[in-house]
Amino acid sequence: AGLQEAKKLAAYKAVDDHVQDNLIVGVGSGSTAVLAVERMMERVRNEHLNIKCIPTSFQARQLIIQSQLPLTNLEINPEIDVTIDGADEVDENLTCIKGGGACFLQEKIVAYNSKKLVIIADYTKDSVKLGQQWKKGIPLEVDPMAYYTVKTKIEKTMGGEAELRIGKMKAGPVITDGGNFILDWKDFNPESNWEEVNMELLKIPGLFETGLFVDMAVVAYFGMSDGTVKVRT
Ligand code: DER
Repeated sequence: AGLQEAKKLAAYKAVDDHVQDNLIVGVGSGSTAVLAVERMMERVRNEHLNIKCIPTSFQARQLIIQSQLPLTNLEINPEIDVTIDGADEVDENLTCIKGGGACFLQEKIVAYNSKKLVIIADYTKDSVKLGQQWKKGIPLEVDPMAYYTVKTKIEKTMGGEAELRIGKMKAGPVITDGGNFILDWKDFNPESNWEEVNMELLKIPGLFETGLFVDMAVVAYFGMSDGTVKVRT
């Protein structure tokens, strides 16, 4: 199976395993999450499932609306039953790097308020240690006025390089749904204690959130190139 098919296999199996009637479902961001919404839409139509969806980004919100799935939010439904979301890399302990799509601040809020976080990905995200396959760094959401001080603080005290994420079809930096900048922190120590590193980063004023999801995912579904789905708990 190619990448797209591998993503689809993981997304469909995760939805079939975890999405049932009368659930509040957190909808992830990125290309794999699109396939999970596709399967949810199919099952709502065929099985008349009664689910309400909470978006993890502007993209996810558009997807829910376009798929005519019922839309809700954290004020109306503060307790989410399951969130299904993608990742850029998952290690052997289910620690994830997320944020390739720059949506990880809302993704982490939704994941935190969910009883279960279910990760869906293709085989290129399936690693033993973070950094093995994903080379674009750990995304950090920062206040625009502080990106340079946060950058230098990290590089001086924690090593590596924290690069301001520049837009492709936009001159200047990527702006997140929340109006902030992103730093991608590269060349980190792959043997790090991610719980400690995450806490260390979050102490820096002006750094709002990291793309490190530690002790959050309870299961990951990897679509493999041989057409099978590897499930890691
Ligand atoms: O930005 C994110 O956290 C997305 O979930 C991303 O990491 C996964 O995107 P993909 O499913 O398009 O690979």
